[in-house]
Amino acid sequence: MSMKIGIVCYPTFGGSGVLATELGMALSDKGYEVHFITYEQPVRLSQSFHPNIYFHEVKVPTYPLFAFPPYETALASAMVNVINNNKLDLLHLHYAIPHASAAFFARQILKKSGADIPFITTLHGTDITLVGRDTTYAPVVTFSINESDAITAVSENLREETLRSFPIEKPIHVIPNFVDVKRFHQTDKKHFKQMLAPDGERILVHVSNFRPVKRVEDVIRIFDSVRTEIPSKLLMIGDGPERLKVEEMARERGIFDDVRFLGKQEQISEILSIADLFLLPSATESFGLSALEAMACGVPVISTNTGGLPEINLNGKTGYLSDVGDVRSMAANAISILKDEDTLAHFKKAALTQAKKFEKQHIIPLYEQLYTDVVAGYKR
Ligand code: GMT
Repeated sequence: MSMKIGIVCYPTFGGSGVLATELGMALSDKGYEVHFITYEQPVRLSQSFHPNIYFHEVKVPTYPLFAFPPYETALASAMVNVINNNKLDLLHLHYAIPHASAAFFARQILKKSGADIPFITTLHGTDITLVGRDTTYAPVVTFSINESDAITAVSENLREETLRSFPIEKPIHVIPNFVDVKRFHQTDKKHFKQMLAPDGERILVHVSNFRPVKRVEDVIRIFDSVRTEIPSKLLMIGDGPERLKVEEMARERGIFDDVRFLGKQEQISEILSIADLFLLPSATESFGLSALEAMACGVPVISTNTGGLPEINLNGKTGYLSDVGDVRSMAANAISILKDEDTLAHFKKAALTQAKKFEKQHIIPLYEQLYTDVVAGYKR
């Protein structure tokens, strides 16, 4: 059954917004009508036109009284309007805060006119592991997750973590993140490689939103050790609060010429096509979508062993996992992968094989089945 789905997400480069956008695009390719409701056009949506996709911008007018413009109120109102005007069948919320509570509010309003619809909440990570469990938010987060008609988590670890941290009264379905291997695959970009690493240096890549949880300083430390043994370059992709600090750190260490801070980039797969190794030393990572996208481009991963990362990165096969902060081990592992062509080729192949297990055509049907079950079981 083809449905009309409302997708609510953050429109940014962050993984939850990326995943939600990729899901919307995949659903539209399968004939679903998809309505994105968020405050800006989602980044990945701007890259191509999809006739079945609609974008509804949530506007939050300012007012002298508002020290904090009430986004949640504007979002709930937008949900009501979009659901009414487009006769949606279902809302799918990505990242609980504040999307799940706004959806609950919208549904209460819609119930008055008999036009309410079910909503599904997908938990992505820090909505549970960092922000959500903060007492400032926890009562609302717990309530609105429990009011969801279905709950999904992007990894087994996140499911367990959620059950440990919140009194959840419903099953949590694990639907792992996915990758579109038609877009994320290695392409011939030798000319880029030649420009960035003219003497055949290895290329290491880090992609993130440079928040403290990503431990970008560890990326610099790891690279600093690796380059003493193996001629290499580091590409830092993304932007965020830690960027200036690590740029300064690279300067202080005298390695700035070997590190390029490229900022936010949309064509990540082109950059990953020339990469030899992906670094993800996060303090916590419920899944690590950026690592999966790297693996789909045949790039092995050096990561921490936190959260859901061991479900994606297989120690000694697709890369290595170390304790959070164990820079020495991460650097040693990186060197062991990069030291000779055969070892590197072996890890690259295994990374690609593993990524294929998370291809979108394996995962999208899980969401479709859930949508069908939730809509069929929903009592107005
Ligand atoms: O939870 C966050 O930090 C935000 C979120 C995002 O929007 O970037 O990232 C999370 O969701 C991604 C998509 O499911 C996961 O791949 C990331 O591992 C997860 N981030 C963390 O757990 C830190």
